[in-house]
Amino acid sequence: MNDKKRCGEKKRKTNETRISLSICIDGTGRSDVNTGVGFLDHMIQLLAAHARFDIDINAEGDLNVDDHHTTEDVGIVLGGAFKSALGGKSGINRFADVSVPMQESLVSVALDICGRPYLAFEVESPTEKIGDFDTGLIEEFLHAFVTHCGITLHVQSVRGANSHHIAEAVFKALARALRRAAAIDPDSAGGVPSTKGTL
Ligand SMILES: [Mn+2]
Repeated sequence: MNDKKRCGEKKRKTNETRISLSICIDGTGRSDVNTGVGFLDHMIQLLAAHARFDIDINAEGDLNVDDHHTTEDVGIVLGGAFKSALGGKSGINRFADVSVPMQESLVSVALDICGRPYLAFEVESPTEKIGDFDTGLIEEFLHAFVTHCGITLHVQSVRGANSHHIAEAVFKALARALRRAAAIDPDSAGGVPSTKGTL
């Protein structure tokens, strides 16, 4: 198995946002995240740390409108950069499912790095806001991410009472599932884990 680090980078420039982002899958969990949306920074820092991905993001968005465009577009760019870092997906585990508790909250995530985007999101947030952050944007972010990296993702909250705890459990479970699914399967002979021969 070659030990070249799997990294990808993407830029996006529209009338609404300007984003540059890099990600290394075979990293240490280091991150430098500046999106202008505090809670989103916090979630992506958790994602990097628990996935052991190195992530650098600089984003400037039309926050005078609200956090929507910036949050969604960061999802788009992170998805695109992750897809390019995965490259041909040779020898990866492809599937993973993880449950993560965060005090009273429990969230389970199952995903397939299959090239087909799909999101099933069954997570109720008890409040509309976490600080200034609109909890409805978590689903928007994940939808943009899976659409641009081509993964099938199921997220389900089993229980939870605090919106901050639930959101942390979502991102930690996603991080650990991505880490496992993107990791190289020691038993694979380096081929693509699909009978189709491609993902
Ligand atoms: Mn927190």
